[in-house]
Amino acid sequence: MKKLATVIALAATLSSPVWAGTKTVTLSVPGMDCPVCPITVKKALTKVDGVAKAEVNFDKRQAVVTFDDTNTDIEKLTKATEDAGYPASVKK
Ligand SMILES: [Cu+2]
Repeated sequence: MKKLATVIALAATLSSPVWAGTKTVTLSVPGMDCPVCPITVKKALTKVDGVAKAEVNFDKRQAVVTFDDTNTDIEKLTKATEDAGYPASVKK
């Protein structure tokens, strides 16, 4: 039972959103043209190693991505959406 508690504690630590190196970027994804597109974009982004969260907004044609910059960078994120058919760029 002690082991199980340790595993749960470890999992809670790993899923914590406050680890060092966490960054959030807003990507402009102009190629999304129907409400199904954000699902594809979200899938592509969350598959990238180091991505904690991806919120894709169809109306705004944007994706807000939370990621750990020790595992990934913006280039890998835009590459992932581009490979899925949706070229993206950092929104300023
Ligand atoms: Cu679509």
